[in-house]
Amino acid sequence: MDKTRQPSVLTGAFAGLLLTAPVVAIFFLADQAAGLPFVPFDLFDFIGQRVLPGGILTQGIDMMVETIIALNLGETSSAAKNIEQLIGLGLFLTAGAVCGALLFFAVPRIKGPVGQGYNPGIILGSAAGIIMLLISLEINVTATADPSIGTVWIIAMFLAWGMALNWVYSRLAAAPLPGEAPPETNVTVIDRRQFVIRLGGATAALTVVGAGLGALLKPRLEPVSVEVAQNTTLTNTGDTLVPAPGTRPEYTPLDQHYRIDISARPPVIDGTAWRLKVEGLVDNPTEFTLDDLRAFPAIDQFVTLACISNRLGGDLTSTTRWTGVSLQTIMDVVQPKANGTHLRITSADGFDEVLDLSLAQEDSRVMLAYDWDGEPLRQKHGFPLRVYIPDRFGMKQPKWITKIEVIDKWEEGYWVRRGWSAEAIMVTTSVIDTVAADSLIQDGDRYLVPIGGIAHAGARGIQKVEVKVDNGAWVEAKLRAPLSETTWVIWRYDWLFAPGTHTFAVRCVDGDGTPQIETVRGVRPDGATGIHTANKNLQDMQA
Ligand SMILES: Nc1nc2c(c(=O)[nH]1)N[C@H]1C(S)=C(S)[C@@H](COP(=O)(O)O)O[C@H]1N2
Ligand SMILES: [Mo]
Repeated sequence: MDKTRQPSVLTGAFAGLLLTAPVVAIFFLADQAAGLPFVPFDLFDFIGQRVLPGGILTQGIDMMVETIIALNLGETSSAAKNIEQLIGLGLFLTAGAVCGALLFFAVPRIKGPVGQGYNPGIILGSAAGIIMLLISLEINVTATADPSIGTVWIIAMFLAWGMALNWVYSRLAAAPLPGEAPPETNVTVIDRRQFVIRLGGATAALTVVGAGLGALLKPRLEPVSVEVAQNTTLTNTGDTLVPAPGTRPEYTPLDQHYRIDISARPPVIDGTAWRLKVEGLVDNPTEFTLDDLRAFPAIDQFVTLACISNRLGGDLTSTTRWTGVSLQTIMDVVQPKANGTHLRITSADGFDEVLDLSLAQEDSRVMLAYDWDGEPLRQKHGFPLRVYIPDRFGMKQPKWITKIEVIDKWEEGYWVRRGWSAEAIMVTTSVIDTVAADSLIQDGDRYLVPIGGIAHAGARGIQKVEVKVDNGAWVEAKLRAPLSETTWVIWRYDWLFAPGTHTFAVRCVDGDGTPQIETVRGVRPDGATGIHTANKNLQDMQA
């Protein structure tokens, strides 16, 4: 055959892209309608969790967070999740384009066995299908459909995709070039350009319909979160210190709680079928249902959680009320053997962490939490069960836990293996949330500017917060009583107004009397340190 008649590799990439888009849409529809695996995110999660080295992953996340801050894309953790999902889709479409290019490259060069049966699209489709199936079986945590149905589904989808690609190739190879006289025949023949336009139209329509139907079904699986009235009475309502206007809420509304986890979408767990296995070096290995855990005496704690990758002054920290059962209680049931030293905690998404057994036995605050703000944990925050360990960053506190094993040595957990802190002790930090220039307070003939924010030092408490304006002296701020000994503290300082541009700085001392580290240090590996500052231009009162 004449070589110039062969559709080019570039055309192949384009055809791959066109045909992969409806595949994404149909996978999405099946995921929403029937709980089948959404393989585009599986590919993304696989690369992030199994392929990329921790350092590169962290740099990627860092770049993403910088972009979010620079472009002002809103609350960091939800913006990051959206960007991750977009990257996941982009990656899958790119892979589709590469496959298309490969097929169009290979077909004219590889001679198949003589006869009718040879279809390179079937070879490509089954190869892609098998690879994606293995990846999905390994990594997917959101599918609820039976895995055997998922298997047939994935293979069938990729086979259809490969055959469609092959069909497009043969149509293009056979179609007359634009302007070329069609072969003499009485069927209407369309040229290549017309064919590509029709193909584009058909795939676009399929994509829009699939994605649209999927989006309509969405609320069924992920209930739209209604802002429920908070179910919690705060413990410090007697405190008369009013936070400076613009200070973040002392108690974070659930919808605003930051959220960080390793997968493009959080695991879907059926609470009635779920069990917590506690086993390993114990005398009495036990499987607990959610009801079993709820039947134990409940403990209730106000907790400020923070991510170790929260930057100085960042928004990856929130406060709510956690309810659950003390891990002590569970250890009393299972009876660790004398040689047990650590607990390995495993999660449904493949996350894991290791905790000193002695900590779980000595500190009754270490708990398995099933409620937040008096409601069952939301799916993205770890339904049905997560761990709380005071004084540690979020990376030590697995969500969606399924198993606790008593073991006889320390091991690295998920993020520790990727270069993050082994202990992840919460860093002492203080933040300026507001310099409330539009809420001046008149005091005789003077004006005061309310300045405020938070200070937090894990479970160590906050003894003192100080504010400095420009090159002035450090002056002590007022503290509100915290919600608990492990939550952040709201501070406030009313500063004597002076017009002009000023730099405000804050620092604190923890409950043990240790001042916060003033040296600037980035988030990796131990959490960010440094003095948080804010610049503000204050107009002259007379103006
Ligand atoms: N199973 C599981 N648990 C996890 C994570 C995860 O990715 N998977 N992320 C951890 C990290 S890094 C943080 S900061 C906290 C965040 O909890 P949140 O999303 O409920 O705020 O969860 C921790 N527990
Ligand atoms: Mo985190």
